Amino acid sequence: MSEALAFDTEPVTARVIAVHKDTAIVRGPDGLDRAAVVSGRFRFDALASSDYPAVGDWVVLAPERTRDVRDRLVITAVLPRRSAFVRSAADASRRTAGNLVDEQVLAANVDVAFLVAGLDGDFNVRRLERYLAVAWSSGVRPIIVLNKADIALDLDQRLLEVESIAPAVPIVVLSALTGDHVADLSTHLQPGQTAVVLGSSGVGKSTLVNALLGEQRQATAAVRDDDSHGRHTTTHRELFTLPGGASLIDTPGIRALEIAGADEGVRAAFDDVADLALSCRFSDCRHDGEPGCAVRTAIDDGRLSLDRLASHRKLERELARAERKGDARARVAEAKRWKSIHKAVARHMQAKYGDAR
Ligand SMILES: Nc1nc2c(ncn2[C@@H]2O[C@H](COP(=O)(O)OP(=O)(O)OP(=O)(O)O)[C@@H](O)[C@H]2O)c(=O)[nH]1
Ligand SMILES: [Mg+2]
Ligand SMILES: [Zn+2]
Repeated sequence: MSEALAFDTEPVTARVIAVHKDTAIVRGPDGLDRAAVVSGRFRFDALASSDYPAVGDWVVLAPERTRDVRDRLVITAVLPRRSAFVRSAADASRRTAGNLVDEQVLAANVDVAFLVAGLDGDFNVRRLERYLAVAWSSGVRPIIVLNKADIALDLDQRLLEVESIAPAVPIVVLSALTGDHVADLSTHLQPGQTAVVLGSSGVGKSTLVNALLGEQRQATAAVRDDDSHGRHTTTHRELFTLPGGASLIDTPGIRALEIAGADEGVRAAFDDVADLALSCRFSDCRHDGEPGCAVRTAIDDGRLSLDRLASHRKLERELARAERKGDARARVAEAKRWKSIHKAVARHMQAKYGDAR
């Protein structure tokens, strides 16, 4: 990391490649990486945690004179995001101080999401459905990456399963470890574009990042023998520049991907179910044994799996629950806000007129 401030007068734009607590590591136009913090003004103006710089953000960087001996670099603005992979609610509780909304931007300005699943003992299509829903609602193009082809169990069966939950999504089967078919990803990631690699721990995200970089930059670790679960080896998100000029963001394995707020995405991820439901006799059909139910007919013919219908319902219920919770939270925040306004007004009146009002 360079100590010198190469750009001491003009503010420049830089890209956030990592965030550690309050410090962002930014890559400037000179290709050098430097540490920066948000300016006091920025902090004052921020309304939500998602306003703060996230990996992949383009930011305005300016030198700031402090009373200390050393000047520092501050981020004065985050440029509007073209897209953002956002995780909401429960486990995004990093910055919930005050009334900041607890929504976490996993990666910003991302064109493509590589949704990685391992073809070993940890394979799970229901998990992929979740990732797809979040990708669709984030405005990020999903690509399903089925990794560990070299040790795949029931490859044909699993491919069919994945195709059935994501009819329009490209699927790439590869081995990050042997390098087999890794090059196929380049057709989905053009120079200048940014991809984020997502998936649960142990699916081989960092191994894939290393394969695409052509060098061992990220640590990897063997999965557990009994269930093929990973060991949460990667602990922070980081952006890497690939030899071809594209960028790739490695992320820690996500334990449970919340879909709160991803209503649009869930709709998109299950558009096959919605299409079928259009042909049900009743427009409010619950596909629960009503006559003329096209969804049940599709299940009977094997065009739709019962598990997929169940999964759709589960995600819809989750969305509804999150919405109720969000409403309650918003009410509490609003009540708090008014309480502090009333207090401030009371203080002001007291100061101005004393008790003799
Ligand atoms: N056989 C085989 N093993 C692989 C492949 N890709 C990754 N692995 C192994 O899977 C284990 C986990 O890989 P990582 O790259 O650390 O997984 P990760 O997704 O980054 O995991 P977290 O950082 O914990 O989220 C390592 O032992 C890798 O060598 C593959 O294509 N084939
Ligand atoms: Mg990793
Ligand atoms: Zn129906």
